[in-house]
Amino acid sequence: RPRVLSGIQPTAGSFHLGNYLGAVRQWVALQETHDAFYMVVDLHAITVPQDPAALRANTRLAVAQLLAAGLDPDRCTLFVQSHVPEHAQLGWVMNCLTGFGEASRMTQFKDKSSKQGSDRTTVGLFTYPVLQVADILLYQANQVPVGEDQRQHIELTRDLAERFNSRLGETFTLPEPYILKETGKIYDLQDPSVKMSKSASTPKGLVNLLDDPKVTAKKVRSAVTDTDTVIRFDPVDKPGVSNLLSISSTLTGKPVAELEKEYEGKMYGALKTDLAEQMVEFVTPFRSRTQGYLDDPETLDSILAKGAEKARAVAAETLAQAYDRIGFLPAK
Ligand code: AQP
Repeated sequence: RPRVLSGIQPTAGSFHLGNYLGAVRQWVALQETHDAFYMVVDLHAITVPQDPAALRANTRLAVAQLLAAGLDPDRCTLFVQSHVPEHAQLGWVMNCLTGFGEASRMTQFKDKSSKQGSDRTTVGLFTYPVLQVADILLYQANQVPVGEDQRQHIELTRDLAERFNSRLGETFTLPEPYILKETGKIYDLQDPSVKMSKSASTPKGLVNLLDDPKVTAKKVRSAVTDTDTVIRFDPVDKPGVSNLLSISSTLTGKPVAELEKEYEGKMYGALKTDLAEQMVEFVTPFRSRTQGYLDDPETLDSILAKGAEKARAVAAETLAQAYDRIGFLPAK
């Protein structure tokens, strides 16, 4: 079976609709066909300040949401990044292989650091993509299911894997991004020119899966569209309507073309009302399943302990091979 690896940050509490449609939904599907490794990336979370108690609670909450979304610990390896020390270890190796200019070209870092200001931007945020490289290479992943915003980081991963392999001998698998065209980028409901994001979206533009379903329905009904009236998929001229069509298509399983036909001659309100209902139908059981997992911390812990053990077995083998190629003296 080909292998997939991906991760999600435990920072925001609730996952948002972009996280789910862009990434987590694919994780659930891929566990059926791939050897799948999925993790909650707490090392990445501390690139910005975290309250310790909140970080701990949010890490559990992230695991509960992944299970609620459909990850099955019998079908995939689910773990917390800091439970596998090889991530930080290979991360250092990859830092030493990355050019400063190369890291400086990462657009996500440029965006985030320009918003934070240089005094509040950590070196960890700067090298975050390099740690992500290590995350992926440790598992020799063939594919990485992520949203469009991560494409550049997968390219960096391929570059560094190639560099290591050509300098020191064939060691790492070169991964491919696994990004779906329809849902690779879900847009802010209030500003469909930017991606939905926990740090940049306004509260009204961001759909949190754990919000009260009534709040979610209201956000969908007040989504920004355009002054035209035709319901047509056209991301350039009608980004708001197109975003709603993409979301609805994924939630209902109906192709966008079929939805366009269904809404022929109808007003935007009809699409929004239907989508609000589809969202409520989706988030209501998601919320209660998440709560169910949170209420059973022993089960969560045992899932994570097994996951870490399985992940470490793979990660330790890759790291040992990399250390050997580098020329580190073996510890006796
Ligand atoms: N709007 C989105 N559309 C599609 N995919 C998205 N992802 C995030 N936003 C969208 C994908 O979700 C996965 C987990 O991402 P993360 O843990 O990096 O989450 P994040 O970066 O914290 O999410 P945000 O909202 O994008 O955070 P900020 O605002 O801090 O940058 C990834 O696969 C990501 O591509």
